[in-house]
Amino acid sequence: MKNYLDIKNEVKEALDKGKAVVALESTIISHGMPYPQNVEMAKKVENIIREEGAVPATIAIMNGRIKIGLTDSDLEQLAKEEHVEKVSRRDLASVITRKVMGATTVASTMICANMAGIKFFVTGGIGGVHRGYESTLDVSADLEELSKTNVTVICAGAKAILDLPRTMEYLETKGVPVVGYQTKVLPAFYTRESELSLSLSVDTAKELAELIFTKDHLSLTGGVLVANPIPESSSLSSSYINGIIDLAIKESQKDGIEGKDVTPYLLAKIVEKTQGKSLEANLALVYNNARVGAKIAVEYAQLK
Ligand code: PSU
Ligand code: MN
Repeated sequence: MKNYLDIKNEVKEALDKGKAVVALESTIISHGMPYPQNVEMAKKVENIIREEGAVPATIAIMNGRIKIGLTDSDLEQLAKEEHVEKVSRRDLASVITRKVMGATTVASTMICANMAGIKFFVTGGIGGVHRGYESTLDVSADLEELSKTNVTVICAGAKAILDLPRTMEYLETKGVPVVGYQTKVLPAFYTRESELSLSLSVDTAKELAELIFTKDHLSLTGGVLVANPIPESSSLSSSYINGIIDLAIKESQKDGIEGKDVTPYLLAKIVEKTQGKSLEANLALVYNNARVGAKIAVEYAQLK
């Protein structure tokens, strides 16, 4: 396995010393946001993680290697390049073998982080059960990965492009703890609240670190999903954003979008239709998640 991993020195040193390391995905850069906001986001997130005392490790596939920790020029390339493949679990071996550039989703970032020994991963939103699942069977591989790979994912809940109640049912069935960070309801990405209550909630990063520590020591496999609401000042009105999401979904159906193109298509449509308002909210919540994720990783490192 080590044969395929290129771990940046800074990350390797931190891992060897048992210091806090936080992984970041790259599909959010290549397929989740437009250029140049995507690369600004990628750099700023890394800075926030450093400010909190952890080491960032953005993950991507380049030249047949799994890169754990990217340079600024790698980030720039990923953000600009037209032909970056979106890599989920299914695509990982193929993209490595063909030596093409690949951006990792939540699922494949979890896999690669776990290979490198990284336990924490910050992103914006996860994939889930899509609306209309009854006829399409469209469920993101992110959910299955959360059920089996030992990485904690810090997100702002899931977007209403998904069927949130069914996404939560799926996670419950698969035994994934979904923990609200200072909230008792599932945040819905652009908004701080949804109608779905959470059975687990913590007030501090330390409490979360302790929960993860216990889970690890029980040898329970699978991830933990931390749901951290978007800051109040950046949240959008739910009726406004849900109206836009409904329109975007209708257009995706009219355009016959399927498979791995669905999520990137919807994300781009939402940015377009909100004239960038959704993008600003998206940036704010990712920064907020980076701060919280790094705090949890730092607390966890102190427990060991
Ligand atoms: N949701 C977002 N932004 C994103 C994604 C999801 O708000 O960038 C990306 C993540 O990489 C996630 C992936 O893992 O989309 C899910 O894609 P799919 O639904 O095809 O599994
Ligand atoms: Mn899908």
